[in-house]
Amino acid sequence: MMFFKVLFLGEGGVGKTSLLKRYVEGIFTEDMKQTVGVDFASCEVACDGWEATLQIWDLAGQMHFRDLVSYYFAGGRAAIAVFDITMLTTMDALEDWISRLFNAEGEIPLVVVGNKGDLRGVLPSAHPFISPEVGRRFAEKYGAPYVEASAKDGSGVPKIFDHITRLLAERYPTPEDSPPLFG
Ligand code: G3D
Ligand code: MG
Repeated sequence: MMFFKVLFLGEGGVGKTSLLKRYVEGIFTEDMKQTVGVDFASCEVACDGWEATLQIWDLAGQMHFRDLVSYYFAGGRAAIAVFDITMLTTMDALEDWISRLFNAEGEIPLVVVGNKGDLRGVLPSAHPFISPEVGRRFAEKYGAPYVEASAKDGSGVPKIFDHITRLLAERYPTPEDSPPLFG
């Protein structure tokens, strides 16, 4: 069985922990506590007969000390880069996260996620939302697929992990192509 470390990236508050919980537990907790340090969850994925275990890492938004970030990034084989579609600053900040990741680990497969899609119907329409078109163009800069999602209503969440699985299956088709766990 192949094993891959997958990283969540993005500013505090964009919904990384909620997306992870929604995916692995199928739940959404309104009062989820902010992650302290690093958490992870493991899951089995499959795609056209290809199977792997993903170990998905989630970090605290305030974790920005250089040494901790390089520990967090080390051996990451794919990343889920998340912004909040209701907050433009979270998309700008993601640029920084991605370039630090690519500097440390090379251009690993990436999926860009615009989270909180459910708020389109809730906040006033005058609110400066990040449109799917702008999200897609942002993701294209990295050759990455873009998914608008909601940890709250669950929309788009399976798609994020389908993309991650497919990208890993393309890069590591057989166990012989499987990378060492770390390094
Ligand atoms: P983080 O792990 O990226 O820091 P969290 O983000 O998962 O802790 O989520 C931060 C806040 O955003 C939480 O609210 C959470 O409930 C909310 N949230 C996460 N995903 C969604 C979503 O898809 N839609 C909506 N409407 N809210 C979401 P609180 O109030 O606990 O700070
Ligand atoms: Mg968190």
